[in-house]
Amino acid sequence: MFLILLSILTGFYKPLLGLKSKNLTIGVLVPMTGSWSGGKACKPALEMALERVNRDPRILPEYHLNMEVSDSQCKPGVGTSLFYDFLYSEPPKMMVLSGCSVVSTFISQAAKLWNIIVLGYGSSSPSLSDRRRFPSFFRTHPSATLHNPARIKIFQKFGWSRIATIRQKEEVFSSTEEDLVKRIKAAGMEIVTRQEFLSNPSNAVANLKRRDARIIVGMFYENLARKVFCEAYKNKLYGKRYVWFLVGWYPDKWYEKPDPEVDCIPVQLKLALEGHFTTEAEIIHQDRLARTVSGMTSAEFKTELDRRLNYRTDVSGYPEAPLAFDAIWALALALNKTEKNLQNFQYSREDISQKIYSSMNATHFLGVSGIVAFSSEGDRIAWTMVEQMTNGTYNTLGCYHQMSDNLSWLGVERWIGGHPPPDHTRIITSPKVIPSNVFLTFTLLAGGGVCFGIFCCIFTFLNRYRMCIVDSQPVMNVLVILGCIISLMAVPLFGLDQNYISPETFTVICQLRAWCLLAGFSVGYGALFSKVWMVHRINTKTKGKTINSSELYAVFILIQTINVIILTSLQIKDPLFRQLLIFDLEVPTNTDEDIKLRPQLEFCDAKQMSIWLGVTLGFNGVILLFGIFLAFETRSVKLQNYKDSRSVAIAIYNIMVLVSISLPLCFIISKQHVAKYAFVAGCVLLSCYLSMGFLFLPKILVIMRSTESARDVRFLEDNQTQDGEECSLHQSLESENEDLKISIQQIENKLVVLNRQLIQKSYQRVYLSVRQRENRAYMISRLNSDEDNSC
Ligand code: ABU
Repeated sequence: MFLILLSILTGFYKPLLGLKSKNLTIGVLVPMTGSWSGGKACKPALEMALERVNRDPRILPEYHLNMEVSDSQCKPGVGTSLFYDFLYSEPPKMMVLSGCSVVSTFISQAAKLWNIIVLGYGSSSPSLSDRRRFPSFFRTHPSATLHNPARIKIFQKFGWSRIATIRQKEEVFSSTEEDLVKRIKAAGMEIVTRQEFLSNPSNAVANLKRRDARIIVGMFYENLARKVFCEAYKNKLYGKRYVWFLVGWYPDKWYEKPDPEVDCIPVQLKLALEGHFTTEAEIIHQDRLARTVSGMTSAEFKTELDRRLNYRTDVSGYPEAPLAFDAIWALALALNKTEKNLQNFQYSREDISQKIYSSMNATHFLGVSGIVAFSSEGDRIAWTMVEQMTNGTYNTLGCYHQMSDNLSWLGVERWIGGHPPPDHTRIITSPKVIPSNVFLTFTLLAGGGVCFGIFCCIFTFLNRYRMCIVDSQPVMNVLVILGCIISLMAVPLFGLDQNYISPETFTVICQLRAWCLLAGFSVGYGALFSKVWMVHRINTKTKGKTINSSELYAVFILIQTINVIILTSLQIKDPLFRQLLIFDLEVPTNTDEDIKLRPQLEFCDAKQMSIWLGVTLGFNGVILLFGIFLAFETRSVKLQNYKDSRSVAIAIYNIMVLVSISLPLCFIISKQHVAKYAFVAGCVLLSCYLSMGFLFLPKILVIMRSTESARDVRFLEDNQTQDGEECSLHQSLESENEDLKISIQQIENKLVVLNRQLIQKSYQRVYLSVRQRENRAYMISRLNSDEDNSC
């Protein structure tokens, strides 16, 4: 009992009694300047740990642990040089502690050759996990790849699948990014762009903007982070549309650090950084009251560290200080396990090195940074903390444990726009449709036209015995109305779009449109054409020849037959179908949401639209032009049975004018759907209204007026009289009239000749009577003279 008590007391007081008399030395590289000057806070933590280890009688009871500290400046060259200084100066270093990844990477590759173990307290580079390259490297700092599963989990949580990365050109970041990209792809997400830069991030940030990156993972040291966010500020790559993910090891208020290389003020950086997320391994043990191997709680550690740092938390390396503290403890415990012959350590002693290595591998203790254990790759296994910067300070959002794939989320995140932003501009389909008021107006006008057509039909029927109806081919006039009604039905069909009908129905409507418009034109214009054709035929017939009135119907039927053949064959061979015209993206003006509109227009198309247009327009264009020619030729002809031929001609002129204006214009404004609809519907309405108006209004007026005065009314007595009979009667009267004219002319000529003869004869008679009188006078005078002589 006494012996046990003595041994305990001796153990406890050994250091006080100067019993830790043998010295062991470790080399420590601390980056006090450079891209990560974490030594500023880590060095006091290392010193704290060393003091405690040296004071602790249980740890290396015979040995006093010393450390040789050098500033690596976080530069590989400087770090390597200092490492060799350690190696070539006495005493031999039991281990080397290293901060920055860039330094650790260099020295750890050589360390194995010297049988020396390197322990990283501030090295996050994933490549350091490569046991073949770095066989004697351990670290208390978790690998940066630890962040990546947490990042993926957060992307999935908020439905982000388009991720962009931007990183500094350093192995520590490239290996982290490669791991992230692999995980992103494995999770079925998309990498929008991967940007890298050496020291000037302006182009890389501008590229992020150009590629419309929204969810951006940034990997760079603190000094370059200020530059990146200055560029982000300039490029407006911040705010409610963007979410940045950064590493979580920058100290508090890092963006306020004066930096002559950054031409942004802290307020601007703060604005650009607002709302960004960080991920970092849990670096301080969350149970603040739990006693760690050092005998300190994490809270006590923090208090002591703060005291040593004069209560400044914005010191580089402040978050990693617990790792530095635990690194000393990890090496002390490992050396403690290997206690034998440590003082004999030389770089040539592979056996001692191997023992230290095995002890390091078996490390497992509760440190101020949490459980310290090394995986087979020499990595720490830890929780990942997720934080967000709100109003310039970091707030914890949750933590993630990779092993259990468990994300504990507090749900206290803040979004500038009030909700998580989408990972890309949402493209909303915006169908280009005919406004309802326009559609309704034209449909009502078409309805009005149909009503007027029906009225004209009834009017024609009721007044079928009146001369002005009978004398104007009423059947053809009714066919004109029928054509107009069919054409007018196409007006609402042209306005039906995705507002009212499904895409499948649209295809049917396309075909109906074509049939309505062409059938309407064919029937309506066919009737007008037949009439003008007949007028021309009668007017130009050779004398003595009669024109059969059935020719009128033959012409009409021929036009219909040709059009039906054309339409049916096109319908069978190449039916019209629905096609979509996609326009350029538009920014909506009525919302500041991150959306863009993709206008799309439905239209009717055929596989060979040129054939459709060529055939239909070709034939109907020819009869339209021919109709114009005939109308012009017969402009002053008035025939008994075609009294309204002038109205027919005017209707044909109108149709011609409207068709020749509307057709090319429709092609020109084909993408302006409303204008095109208004134009097509307007032309159909105008041509129908005008054709019906010109044909029927004069008749209506005449009949109305004649009904009032009862003067012009001429009823046909025989309602059986046929149009054909009328026509032939008229023709025979005409030829009789011609013959009579000729007879009159002949008689007149005869009269002239007779008159002339008469005048000659009367002259002769006058001459003879004068001569007679003269002779008589002479005879009398002779007789008188003879009597005188005899007397
Ligand atoms: N947490 C600091 C990491 C620094 C580095 O890996 O270089």
